[in-house]
Amino acid sequence: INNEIAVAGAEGDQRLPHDSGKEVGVEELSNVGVLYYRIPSIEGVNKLAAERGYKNRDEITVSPEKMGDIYETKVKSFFEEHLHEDEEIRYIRDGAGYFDVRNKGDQWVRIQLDKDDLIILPAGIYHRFTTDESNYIQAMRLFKEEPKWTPLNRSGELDTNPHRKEYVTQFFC
Ligand code: KMT
Ligand code: NI
Repeated sequence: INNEIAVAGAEGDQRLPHDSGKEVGVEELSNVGVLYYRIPSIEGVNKLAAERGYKNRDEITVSPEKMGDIYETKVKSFFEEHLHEDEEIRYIRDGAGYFDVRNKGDQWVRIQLDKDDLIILPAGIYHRFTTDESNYIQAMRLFKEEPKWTPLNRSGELDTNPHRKEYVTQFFC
């Protein structure tokens, strides 16, 4: 893991590192509800999933080889700023990518994830995802219930969404 506040306004090629040189530690991530673990074996993931009441999972490979023509469209849609009404776990099996999360000052914090990294994003946090310049990541997605998480793109209307309100109350006060 290597988290750095992304360069403000650096919205050129989303797959570039946008490294500001400003480091954000795991503890600072936890202040906005983002939990990071390095878990070298699937048994460790199974244990964590059981503890948190996760019932379902799938695996996704995001690459041009696997996705073909829809790859570019998919990567752009993952990069739309959004939230979910459920907690979201991602476990990186291979390759690498970036999850960007908003900090308390509404700046992007870019979290670089590699093989064996696991991240838990709380319900209601604004975030986005992209592959890096290698254009390849394989990830396990874990779901508490049915794998039907819907991205809700950022908008003022979400200020009154109960999951967003709960997130703001818990972490931005
Ligand atoms: C997300 O939440 O944006 C994703 O699941 C992206 C694909 S998982 C690497
Ligand atoms: Ni998401």
